[in-house]
Amino acid sequence: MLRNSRRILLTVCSIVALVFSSATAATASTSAWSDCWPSYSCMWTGLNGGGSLMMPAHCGTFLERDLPPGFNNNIESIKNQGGGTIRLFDNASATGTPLATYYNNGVNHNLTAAARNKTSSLRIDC
Ligand SMILES: [Ca+2]
Repeated sequence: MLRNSRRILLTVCSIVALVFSSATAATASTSAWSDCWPSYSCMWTGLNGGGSLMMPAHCGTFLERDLPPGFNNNIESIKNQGGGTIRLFDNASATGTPLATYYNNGVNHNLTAAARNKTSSLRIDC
């Protein structure tokens, strides 16, 4: 059962990753903290690793236009185990003061109420 679920997730991620040819992220719906792949950073549209999951495939700057559909102003939880430092921004250009910063420690975080559902761009510094 778990093996089948994982295979489905992998398939969904592969398809979506192809759609986002800029290699922004693999995405999947109905997820959990444990769906975050080792060595990836993960962001979810719901609290506690719920909703849709985005896993950026590389370090760098992700502007509003690079986010998968449904993620603009809609990130609520995050887990950083991708090797870099993640900075979330309210604006579309990933500049200025971040809403929040998350270090590479694999900790499950719900965004604070002040930062929740505001991210329009992000930067992963490696
Ligand atoms: Ca915003």
